[in-house]
Amino acid sequence: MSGITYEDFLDLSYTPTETDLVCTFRIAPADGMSMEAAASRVASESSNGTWAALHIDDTFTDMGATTFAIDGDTIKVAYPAGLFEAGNMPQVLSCIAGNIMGMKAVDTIRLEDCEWPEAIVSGYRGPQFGSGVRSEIFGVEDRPILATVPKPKVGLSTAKHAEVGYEAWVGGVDLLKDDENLTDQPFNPFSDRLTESLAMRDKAQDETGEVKSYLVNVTAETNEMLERADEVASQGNEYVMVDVVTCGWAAVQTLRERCEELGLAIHAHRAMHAAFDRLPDHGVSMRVLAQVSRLCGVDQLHTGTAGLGKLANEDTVGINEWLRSDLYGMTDVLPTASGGLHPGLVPALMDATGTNMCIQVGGGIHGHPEGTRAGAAAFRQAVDATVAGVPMDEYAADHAELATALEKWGTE
Ligand code: CAP
Ligand code: MG
Repeated sequence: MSGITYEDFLDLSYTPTETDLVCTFRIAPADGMSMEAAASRVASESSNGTWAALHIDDTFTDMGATTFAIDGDTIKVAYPAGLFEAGNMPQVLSCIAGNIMGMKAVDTIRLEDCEWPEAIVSGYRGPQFGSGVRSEIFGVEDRPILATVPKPKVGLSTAKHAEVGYEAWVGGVDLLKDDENLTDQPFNPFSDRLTESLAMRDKAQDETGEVKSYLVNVTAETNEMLERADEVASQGNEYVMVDVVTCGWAAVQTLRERCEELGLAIHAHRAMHAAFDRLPDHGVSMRVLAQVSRLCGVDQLHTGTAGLGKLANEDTVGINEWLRSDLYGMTDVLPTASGGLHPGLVPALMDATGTNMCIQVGGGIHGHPEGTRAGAAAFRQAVDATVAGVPMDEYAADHAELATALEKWGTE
């Protein structure tokens, strides 16, 4: 008989193998608990251990994780790849971000980062298009693609929504985007909105000679969501939008599979992410949520505004770098900056994030004193000026819409 005790899960001399999943946690041990004791409990409870030492024979496969490094409040845990079912993201998260989040052995615990081995990555589809959407859909090489959400977020009629979309497309944005809480409500039903918006899209394309598209929100119960994706493809749109955290990773994986058949790109909104990542000492970092999103296969993902705008951000630049980094040949993800942006913030934003981006501006377009079309034009002018390396005020001298936006919101 051999025992499985907490001590079995701590080995500071262990070197991870190339198939191990390595997770970095920051933990605060509970009162009276040493760092070592808490760290071994993290590895235990998230792999094959429990609170009691076991007395069993050795006829089981050892799926134990190992805490192999402790540095201040930071610990590293190596998980054997065999612990994880191939391609099952909920199962992975039930291990590495599951019971341990509520363990009494720690006052707080935050999953900061994962180093994903090829053995696990290869089980996931990853993105279909990634940042390739810029050139493949829009034929754009040198600038970010630009999106807008009509405001108010909800309550516009279908006709008004489509009209706002038309004004924004003609003004200069590439993408109309639904807001996260707009799905299929009676004031603006999904099917009608899709049809009417795409009719306006076609008109805007004809008038501008540019490709335009629609990030239409299909978020719903999974089967319903798949039906909506089918409808989107049958109407000739290029994208669906999904709220990945609220609808869940299993649903995202299912949608990704359907989108492969349909040839649709996936725009990922992340409402509720802050419930996991906002507290600096507890939860799951946005960096890890972004990694999970890439494995599950979204093409575009909201990652914040590098500290600009209206919302709290976690390391936008570092997350974007990870989304663009090599991952055993898996397609990258196009980061999307959104939240309280306006034309005057574009130079600082692009300085931080570069051009391989999607930028979304809602209030900063529709709040323009001359309306949506002028607001979209101001946004596009701000981007064009930045790409050309021309200072905002200089460009604004002969671009009236930008001048008005700068007058209203400034450059901060
Ligand atoms: C932006 C937005 C997005 C947020 C989400 C909103 O609108 O549509 O939902 O950007 O945050 O409703 O706030 P504005 P994040 O452009 O009017 O701010 O991108 O950080 O996930
Ligand atoms: Mg929104």
